[in-house]
Amino acid sequence: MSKYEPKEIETKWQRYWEENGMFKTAQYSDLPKYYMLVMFPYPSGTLHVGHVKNYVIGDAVARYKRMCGYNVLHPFGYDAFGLPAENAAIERKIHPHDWTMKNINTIRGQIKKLGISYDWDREVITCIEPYYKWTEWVFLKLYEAGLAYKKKAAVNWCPKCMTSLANEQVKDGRCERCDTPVTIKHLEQWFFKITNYAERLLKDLDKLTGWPEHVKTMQRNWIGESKGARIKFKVDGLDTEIEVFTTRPDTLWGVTFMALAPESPLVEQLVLPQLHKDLEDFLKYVGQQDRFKRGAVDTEKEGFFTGRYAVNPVNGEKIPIYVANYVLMEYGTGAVMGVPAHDQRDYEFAMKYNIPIRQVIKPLEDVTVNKAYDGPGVMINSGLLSGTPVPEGIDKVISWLEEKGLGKKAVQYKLRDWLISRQRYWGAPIPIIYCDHCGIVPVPEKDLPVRLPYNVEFLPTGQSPLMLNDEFRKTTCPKCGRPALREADTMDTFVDSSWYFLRYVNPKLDNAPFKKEDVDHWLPVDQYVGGVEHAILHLLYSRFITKVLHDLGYLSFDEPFENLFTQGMIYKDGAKMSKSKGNVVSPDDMIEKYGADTLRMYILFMGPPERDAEWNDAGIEGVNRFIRKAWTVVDQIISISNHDKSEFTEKERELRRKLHSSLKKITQDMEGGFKFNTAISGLMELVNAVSDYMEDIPQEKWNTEILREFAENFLLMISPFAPHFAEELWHKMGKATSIMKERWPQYDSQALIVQEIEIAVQINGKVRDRIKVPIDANQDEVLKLALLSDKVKKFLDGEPKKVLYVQGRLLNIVV
Ligand code: ANZ
Ligand code: ZN
Repeated sequence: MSKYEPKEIETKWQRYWEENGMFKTAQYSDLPKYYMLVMFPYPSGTLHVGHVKNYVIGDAVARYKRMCGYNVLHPFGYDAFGLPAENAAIERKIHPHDWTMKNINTIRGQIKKLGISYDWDREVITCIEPYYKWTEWVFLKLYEAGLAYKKKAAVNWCPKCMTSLANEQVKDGRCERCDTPVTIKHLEQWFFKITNYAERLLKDLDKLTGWPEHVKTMQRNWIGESKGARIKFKVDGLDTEIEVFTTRPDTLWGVTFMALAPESPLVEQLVLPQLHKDLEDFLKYVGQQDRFKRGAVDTEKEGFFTGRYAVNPVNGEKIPIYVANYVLMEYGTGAVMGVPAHDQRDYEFAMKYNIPIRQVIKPLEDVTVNKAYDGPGVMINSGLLSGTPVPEGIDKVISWLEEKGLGKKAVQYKLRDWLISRQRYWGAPIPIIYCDHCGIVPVPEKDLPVRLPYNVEFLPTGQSPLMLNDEFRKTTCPKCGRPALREADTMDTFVDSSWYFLRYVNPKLDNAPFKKEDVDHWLPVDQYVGGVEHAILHLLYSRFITKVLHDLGYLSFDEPFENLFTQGMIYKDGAKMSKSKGNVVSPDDMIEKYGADTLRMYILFMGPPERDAEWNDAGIEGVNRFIRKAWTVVDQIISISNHDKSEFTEKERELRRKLHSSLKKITQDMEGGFKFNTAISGLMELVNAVSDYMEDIPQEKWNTEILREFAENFLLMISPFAPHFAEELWHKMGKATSIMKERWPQYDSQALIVQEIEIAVQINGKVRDRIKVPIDANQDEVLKLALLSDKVKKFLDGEPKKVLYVQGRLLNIVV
């Protein structure tokens, strides 16, 4: 008998796995492929148990799938550029490169101590040249395709991080990274034209049947499709038109004013000269309003009359043109047709400025009208179209507008182009050169990578640190050879992570980012596991870049991730773990105390893995007790010699039934979507049953055949969760090869039969046979068994007309 010494066996097997290349994935194999991907971490510190959950889930799946006969690709890497690492380095007065590399070494060590089965030969680090060279390549491909462009725009600016941010990186008006309220700056920035893909990104969500519904809903809402029309209004007395986007062209007869966004270039052009001074005051006032609240329903509506009128194309009416705070420049055309009777914001605006309210939709039932009515109804006061029901009326109005050349059907998306310029040091350089003679010149592919210099004054100032680095900036134009300057902004880290899953396939290739045939073989990813915080950001960007590379002929698939699982967080003391709150649980401490197998099992046992769960010291103690008990039970079984026993007692049959019903149920839990917690409680129950049996019966009477069968199957089943434990005992059982080479066990359905009773089978009222059936079998099951009997078959010709089973007594068949 031996003692369970996790520290000893864990180092022993980790060394064995490494020395024997057990985690390496063959690029091609006779086995079907399975790509198991976890979201790679920012190496901005060390890992806590909350991070580890992701990797433990991934490893359980990877190890299980290997046992099911798949060639599994299970890689790991680091999202190593970007604000998190850079800010942390600055705080510690270390160079971001040194800080990042130091963390990567620590994290790699932490993960190896957990026994996660990554193919370390495929490790990817986004901040080193062999990787970011190809991030620059991705930029060039988008540029060549007309999907990367530079423009001056009002952009989100984080005053703390001192950089611009993409829309996706602003949450409720705050910086996604540091929670500082975001302001607006007018800057020349690089954008990726993700809006060109809005429709496909939306439509293809329907193909992603392996994604959680809530993630798809978040993406749908973010893309935000609205169907409607664009309509042109002439400005009275000027040769100018105002175009609006509306989802309700059917309300055109009810327009009583126009409203422009304060930022609209039309404002300047339209306002009467004598109102110019007042306009400036108004614009200044609105400029101070929170841009993210301006469009909200409950924000006070404010406007300024330009002194001009527009002409309603349907009835020639002159309607006043206002500038209004609730109209946003970024959406539609930056102009709105005001229909106070049917749009609540317009209603409030009209009430405030005494603008007429004209009802043009009659509700199906009478409703009290002290607010806008936006439900279904019938068009009224709408000329020839009066009487048309709505929503059908919308299409009629659009056709009418198109006929008259006044407007056209339009689809509008909330999605904006992806702003990728960052005024920070720690990122991949944007491979662009500015030449006075040739303008914007992309760096030729053969000159990649544009190296990020190490010696840079990188503290954020609001200006790109590379701007002041002459050695980096000054270059010659690749086209004309004259002196030129490099772009000094770096790329958003989300560009790095938008293609890393492709690089794992060919991590060391140096003449291309990946090989087409290889990525076509391995992708789409079969299972992706990660945090729901990336529901929009990383997952949307990755889908976009995949589609672009697909369209450019580099990939044969156009969705990167077939199945997605979002794991819940681990809380401690009711809060998300963070250093500043001092509630971090370190995996290293837990491994030291209990061993990696206990930690892995506890993380999976905490509850359904998709849910948040609270860390509980008593909980990990309990799992540790279970592992020790299981060790003792299996170890005892291994140590006794075989004694043959041909007849099984009822108790033994029952024990064997428990083993195979557990096997059946645990297999279902593994197949049926991440039910690791119930799989583990199944293992616990099984160990208890076996241990009870061993206690009840004197050792010399133990049925060693069943106990060995149990030990073998139990070790196989626990191996995805507690691999070191399983390997050690497997080895002690006398097995020559690693348990990683074994197949997942199959249950024996014969063993599941509970207890049999004899029943009579009657055909047309005469007893023809007596058969044995499980005591709890139902009519269909009993009939199936009866049809196996030759005696029964003899009297049956054709389909039975009527069947009746009297539970436990007789089966009556009428033919
Ligand atoms: C007239 C109208 C009548 C409207 C009516 C609605 C109801 P979603 O669904 O979000 O796409 N709109 C258009 N551009 C805008 C902008 N830049 N800033 C603020 N509001 C804008 O909303 C589309 C509706 O939002 C459009 O349809 C327009 O108001 C307004 F009974 O036009 B509607
Ligand atoms: Zn910030």
